[in-house]
Amino acid sequence: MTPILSDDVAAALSAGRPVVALESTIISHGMPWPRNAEVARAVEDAVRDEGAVPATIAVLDGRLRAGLTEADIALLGQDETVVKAASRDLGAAVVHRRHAGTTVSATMRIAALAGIGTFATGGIGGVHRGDGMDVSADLTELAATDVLVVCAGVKSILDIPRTLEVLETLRVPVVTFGADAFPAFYTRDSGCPTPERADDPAAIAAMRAAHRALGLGTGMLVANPIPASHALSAEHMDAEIAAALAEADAQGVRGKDVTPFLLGRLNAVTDGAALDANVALVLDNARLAARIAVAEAGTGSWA
Ligand code: PSU
Ligand code: MN
Repeated sequence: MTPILSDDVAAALSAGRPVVALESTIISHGMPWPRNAEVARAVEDAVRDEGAVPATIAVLDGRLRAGLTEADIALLGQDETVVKAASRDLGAAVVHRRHAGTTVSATMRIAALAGIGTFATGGIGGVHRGDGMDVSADLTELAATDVLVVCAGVKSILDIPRTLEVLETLRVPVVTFGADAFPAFYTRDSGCPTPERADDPAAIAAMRAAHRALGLGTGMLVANPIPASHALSAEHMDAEIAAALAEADAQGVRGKDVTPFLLGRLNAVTDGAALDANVALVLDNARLAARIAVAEAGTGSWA
C-alpha cells in the first residue's frame, strides 16, 4: 500500500534529500487543542530549520498520508472522530475510511512504506508497570521495521528496565545522544545505563549504516535527553505518576486508552509544566532527527 505524499515530501524523497517523519497521536491524543496544532507546526519548522523536510504522518479519510496541510493538522487536533491507530489498526482505518492519529508503531510502518527512514517523536510506548503484559506495539514495530526513531526515552509511567530488556531481546539498538544514562522523558536520567552512547549526529548515522548492513531488519532507537533547562524534578514527577497510575486503575482504564489517560492526567496535575516539558523535548528531538537525516543523506546510507 503506497502512502499519499505531499508535493514537498515527494520531491525531497525522489531527489534523495533528507526527510523526517513525525507522528500524529501526539496531536490527536497527546496534547490539548490548540497547543497540539501549534506544536505540530513548530516541530515541522524545527525540522526545516535543520535542512530537512518534515513529513507528518496520519490516516485521513482512510488514506495513509505523509506530509499534511494546516487544515489536516487542525482536523487531527480537534475532531472528536479521530481515533488512535497503532500498526494493527491501520487496515480497519483504511477500510472504514477513518481519520486516525498514528502512534509510533503505525507511523514507522507508513514511513517505511513511503521510503522515509528517520522519525522524531516525544516518547515511545514500552512495557507498562504491573504484570508486564501490557507491552506497546511500538516495541514490536521497532523489531520489524527499519526506521530510526528519535525520542526522549520512555516515561516512568512505564517499567523502564523491562522496556530496555525487551528492546535488547528484539535486537533493537539503543543509542543515547550525549549521555551515559538512558533518559526518562521528563528527566535526563532513568537510573538505567544506556547500551550505547553517541556524541554527534554523524556518529549516529554511521552506527545506523553499519546496523543496516548487518541485515537484521530492525529499527534503531535514539534517546535524546530533555534539554536541562526544561527537565522536571524526578521526585515530583514520580509522585504524580504514581497518583495517575492509581487513578487509571481505579477508573478501569484499559488497553489503548491507558497512555492518553496518563498523559492527560500529568498535564492537568502539573498545571502545564509537564506539557511545557513535552513541547521542549519534542522540538529538540525533531532537530536531532533532522541533523541525523542530513548526515545520512550526505553519506548516502539511506539510499
Ligand atoms: N508516550 C508519550 N507521549 C505520547 C505517546 C507515548 O510520552 O504521545 C503516544 C505515542 O504515539 C506512542 C503511543 O506511540 O502513545 C503508545 O501508545 P500505547 O502505550 O497504547 O502503545
Ligand atoms: Mn497497551
